[in-house]
Amino acid sequence: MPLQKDFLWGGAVAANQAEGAYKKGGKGMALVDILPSGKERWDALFHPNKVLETTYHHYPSHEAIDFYHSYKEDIKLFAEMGFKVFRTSISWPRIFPNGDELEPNEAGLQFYDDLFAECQKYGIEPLVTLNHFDTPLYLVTEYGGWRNRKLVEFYERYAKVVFERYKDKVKYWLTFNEINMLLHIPFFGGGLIIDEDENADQVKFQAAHHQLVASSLATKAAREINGDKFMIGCMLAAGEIYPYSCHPEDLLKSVKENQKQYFFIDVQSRGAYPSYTTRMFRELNVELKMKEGDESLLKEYPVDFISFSYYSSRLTSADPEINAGEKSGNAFGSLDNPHLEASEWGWQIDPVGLRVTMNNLYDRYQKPLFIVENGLGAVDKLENGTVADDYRIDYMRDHLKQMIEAVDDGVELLGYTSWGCIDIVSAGSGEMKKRYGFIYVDRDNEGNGTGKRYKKKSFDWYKKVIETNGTDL
Ligand code: P53
Repeated sequence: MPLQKDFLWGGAVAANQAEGAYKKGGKGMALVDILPSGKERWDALFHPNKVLETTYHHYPSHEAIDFYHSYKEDIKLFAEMGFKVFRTSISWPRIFPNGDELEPNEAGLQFYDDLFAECQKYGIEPLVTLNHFDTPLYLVTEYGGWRNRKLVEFYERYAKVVFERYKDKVKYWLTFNEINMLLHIPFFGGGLIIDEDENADQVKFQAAHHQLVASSLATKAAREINGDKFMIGCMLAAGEIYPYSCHPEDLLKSVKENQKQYFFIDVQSRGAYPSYTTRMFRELNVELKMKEGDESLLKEYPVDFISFSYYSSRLTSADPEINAGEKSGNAFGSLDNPHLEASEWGWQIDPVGLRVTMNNLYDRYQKPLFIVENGLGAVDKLENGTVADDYRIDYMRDHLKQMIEAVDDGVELLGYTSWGCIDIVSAGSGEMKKRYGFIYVDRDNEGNGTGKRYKKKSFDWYKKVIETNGTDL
């Protein structure tokens, strides 16, 4: 079965990984602006208390690929590929430099006005994430990040300002990028610095509650500002967790692990804490503090669609000895699946897993899905002004085939934006070397290079995919 005629093909980036210009136009610091690159970054992400006192030699977000200045030429290239949609995020600290101001920063607002106008010029629909790993740093150091309920109010103010400002330019919004990342990299997702003697689960789930409330408040504001013209989505770092074997205990373990990821979307989409959380919280010693009105708010303002990133499936066992072999190179630990190959960064490649994930998400929520991240991070070699990235084409072709199968299975799908459609800084490693793009950017891990853009082989391939609405892969 072919994809719908108005299927939204495109690509995705995030402000902090693309824009650079980290202090331009009155922008404040984001939490990601104090993170280094390479191995140090991974260490930093899990010891954020050390980061605040450390000076690193390179901060990749400070310049990134300088999209702040090059967006016109970059969007022109996206248009050349035929993009119908472009996903990016608004940098919260460009709009509210510290996060707790009452009035927004006009220069920041103007930047996104211009950026979205540039998309409009080519008929490209922007898909905008409100918070993509870049909570204002000040809210982390002064307020303790999302553990503090005050952030709900600051976020709501921010959401209202941008909804009001861009209501004629942007239709699709995502409230939080990979909201379940809060459990895996709490500093990224929630600006959380957790002491060793604290119950980490307590801190994380309380912060999650604040984000869930904030997400509903944003949806409420969206309805008030633009009625049903806005489409508000949640965003899950997806990827089914498979049982290691057909042992019933393994299957049970995978069910429980999957619930822990779905938890966020269960609340955002169905509008209530699922019944399994009672036991889950009891076993984790979590006691949520809720305010009166929270539950009815969640109920009344669920999301309109379910967006997700998909890179890999995962694998878990109920046997602690077997599970000790889990790899944590990715944010999500996983056992090695003997049936799958892995990328150069050890992410296991599983196109069928995308179809599995889509079926499960659609069965569970019965709301339209949107794939907003998918792609292969790989080392590319620029030769004669291009990159022969057949490995990337293969990865994407295999995934798109399974995506189309899932649509044939009956899944309602709004669109597909491949991750890092132009090379950007990697979120997990801070490297430029881990490239996802159709467009090569001449910049290395240390930030050296001309910044010049080159079309890879995949550029023309994707152009054809879009032109033929996925019938010629
Ligand atoms: P990179 C893992 C680790 C960090 C962020 O990741 C992640 C994931 C995978 O789910 O999430 C998303 O750049 C994220 C993007 C990120 C992309 O995965 O480490 O939303 O910001 O760039 C790919 O290869």
